[in-house]
Amino acid sequence: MGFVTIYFSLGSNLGIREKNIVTAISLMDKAFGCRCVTLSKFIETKPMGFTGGKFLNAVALYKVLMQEGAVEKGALDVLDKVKAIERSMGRTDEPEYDADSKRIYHSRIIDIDILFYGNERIDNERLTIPHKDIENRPFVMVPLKEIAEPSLMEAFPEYFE
Ligand code: PH2
Ligand code: MG
Ligand code: MG
Repeated sequence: MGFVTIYFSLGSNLGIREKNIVTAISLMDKAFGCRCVTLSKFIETKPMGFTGGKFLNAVALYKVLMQEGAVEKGALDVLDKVKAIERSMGRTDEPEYDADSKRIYHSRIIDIDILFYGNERIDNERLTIPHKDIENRPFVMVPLKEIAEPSLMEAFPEYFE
């Protein structure tokens, strides 16, 4: 077993947004069996890529004890856990795509995305890490830069120059 440093993006633009993010963090603590190491400030952002209410966004850093090796399986286990938390909080929408296979977004109670999983690069049909397109998403990069550890910036300098 070894600790894997995982960065998550959290966003909510429905209901009591701050409470939703706080609830998600406490459910993640429970699911991963450890407390969040660092939680960024919550920032209010306009929805990017669709119309809807304003978001609160944040980034959270966890160090989760994982089985060594079996990287993709570990990351998919983490994905299953955050998806289960989204559903347990009442999120029901399924991923939807337009005719050009571009993602169609909807307002949501909570969205929890894995940004980085250790220093790994993962690309399978369920999961791409680092998360796609984050360098163009200030609602991710602003809170990420607030809490990123030097080791992340060393492993992925292209996101931090
Ligand atoms: N999430 C998206 C698409 N657009 N815009 C903001 N401001 N915040 C988000 O969390 C967000 C978004 C896809 O998950
Ligand atoms: Mg998202
Ligand atoms: Mg998501």
